[in-house]
Amino acid sequence: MTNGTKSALVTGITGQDGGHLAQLLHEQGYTVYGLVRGQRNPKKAEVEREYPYVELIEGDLTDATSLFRAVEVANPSEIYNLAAVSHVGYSFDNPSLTADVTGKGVLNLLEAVRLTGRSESTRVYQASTSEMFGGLDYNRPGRGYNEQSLFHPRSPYGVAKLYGHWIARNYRESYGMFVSCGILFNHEGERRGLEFVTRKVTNAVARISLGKQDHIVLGDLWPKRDWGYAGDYVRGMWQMMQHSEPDDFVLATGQTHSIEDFLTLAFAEVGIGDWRPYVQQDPRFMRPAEVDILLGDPTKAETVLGWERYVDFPGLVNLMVMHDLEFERSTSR
Ligand code: NAP
Ligand code: F7E
Repeated sequence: MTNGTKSALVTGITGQDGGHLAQLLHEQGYTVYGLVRGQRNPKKAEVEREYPYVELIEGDLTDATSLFRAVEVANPSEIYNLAAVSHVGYSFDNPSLTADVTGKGVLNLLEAVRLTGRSESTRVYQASTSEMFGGLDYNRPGRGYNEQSLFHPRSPYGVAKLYGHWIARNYRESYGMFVSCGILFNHEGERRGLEFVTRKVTNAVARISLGKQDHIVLGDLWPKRDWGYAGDYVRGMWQMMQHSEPDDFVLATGQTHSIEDFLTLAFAEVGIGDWRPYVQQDPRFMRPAEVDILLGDPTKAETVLGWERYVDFPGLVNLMVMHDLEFERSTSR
């Protein structure tokens, strides 16, 4: 902690949620430290430009000593562990790396907190995921998945996250550490990586409407996701860290939509009524095992934390397309 103000260490600072969270924590008066990896990470300059108040510390979730050092330097009252190999498709091609980063990386971080003597003074947020549920028929409750639902992950990513989830719970139970897990359903926005389907679509829609591109190539279009806005979800993470007890919370909208639904709304934003002529499909973007449908029940977070959402599904599509239109108009590529 610095001069009585709270300080936070955010892993995954260069990612979508890292940016939203850095902004929120800064607005709340925190000293914000961000873990950034690699000798020449191209996203480092982006963070320095967009969030100049973030103090960057070099480190990697697979390098335990770097995490010890980061925890010593930041001496944080709160740690948000957002770093991960987070792309489900990529995790099928790189399952071992995914296990090391997304799974064992959580253990490395928890050990850094415990072995530097901060078990009582540092609260930890673990970024768990709806991918742990798997979307299978037998495991799909009527009102959506909640904190009591069974886990059945369907990808190396989901399996690695489940290890991270349980080791986080184990440190809570074994050492009395304040470790909370947010089981977050898909959340998107203007900072979403272009490798995820929503941003891939909104960016292509913007480019197609400006004549820079003539079609988009996607995988399966029938899967359904419970899509919310990332800005709303990072506020939920912070609320979990302010709660009196460590616990697990689902953050979701309680509504689910297919990729076809997303395409319909996104193309309509630029006045295109029928998206089919602009969309091709390629098995390259299909997964060995798919999560058919995800629907979450955020009742606990709403009632216990008072968590609220301000952006609905049409609002999300609108803000992403508008952002990408503005961006694509400003560049010649
Ligand atoms: P993201 O944009 O993909 O960001 C992932 C971050 O992890 C990046 O900053 C990346 O840094 C970092 N990272 C990757 N490997 C690392 C390593 N070995 N050491 C240190 N950092 C590493 O992910 P996001 O959408 O912001 O999601 C944040 C977290 O929530 C992730 O853990 C994700 O799995 C989880 N989650 C996301 C969603 C969602 O819908 N967005 C839902 C549920 C859970 P580089 O820039 O160096 O690659
Ligand atoms: O895929 C289908 C794909 O990669 C969504 C991560 O943040 O949320 C995210 O995981 C759906 C899947 O997100 C393409 O098969 C079709 O059914 O945008 P996505 P995801 O797999 O749901 C969870 C909660 C996380 O925790 C993850 O970290 O869209 N799909 N065509 C495609 N997906 C991609 N990426 N690209 C396509 O061309």
